[in-house]
Amino acid sequence: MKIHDVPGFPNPLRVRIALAEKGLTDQVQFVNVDLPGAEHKDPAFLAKNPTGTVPVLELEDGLFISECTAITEYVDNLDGNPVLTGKTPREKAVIHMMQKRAESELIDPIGDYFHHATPGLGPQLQAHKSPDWAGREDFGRRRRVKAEAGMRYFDGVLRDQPYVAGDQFSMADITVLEGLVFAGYAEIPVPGDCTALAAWRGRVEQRPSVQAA
Ligand SMILES: N[C@@H](CCC(=O)N[C@@H](CS)C(=O)NCC(=O)O)C(=O)O
Repeated sequence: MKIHDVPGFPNPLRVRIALAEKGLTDQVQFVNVDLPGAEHKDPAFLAKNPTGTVPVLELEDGLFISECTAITEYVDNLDGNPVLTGKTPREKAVIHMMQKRAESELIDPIGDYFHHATPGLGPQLQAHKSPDWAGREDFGRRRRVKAEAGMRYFDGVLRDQPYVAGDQFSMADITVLEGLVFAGYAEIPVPGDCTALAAWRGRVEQRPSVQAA
């Protein structure tokens, strides 16, 4: 297996944590993509992933799989013991729901803020991410407000249960964690009263998979 990504970036980290949780990191060859240089917007990369984002998993038979959720499902099921994405229909549905919320309430609005209301990843990539249009900074700032509401939502969830989708660590925790990592890049602080979210983050950051990634 190959993973095309950029070490340290939020979405690549999701997959690197999943690989480490499954003990598969050693079986992967990582291929670095020049993101600030917009290599992922070149035709050669778009042929691998038409959305022009990393990470991308490349299988031995030449199939390319993008989207962190799809890649995580693939690696989680290789050993027939899907601990990150759920074993029963109920577990699968709850994990799917919560991880989707982590994308729509955290990662997506943080990305919109970062790419529209800040210099983002620099001028070369900015041309692809947010060409000049009236009101884009205002849009970005509104999305930041949504991201802050998302942090409060997950703080509420974690007041009642140890992990984002219930009693077990799952793909949903990985997505929320990487949302907070992305918020750090974008300089959106976690509100000080989100104490349950902060305590949960302290715990999951101690996991060997997170430390390794
Ligand atoms: N929904 C995608 C998001 C991937 C994504 O946005 N990755 C970022 C890196 S953290 C990226 O490639 N950004 C560059 C861009 O959007 O131009 C996934 O789950 O893989």
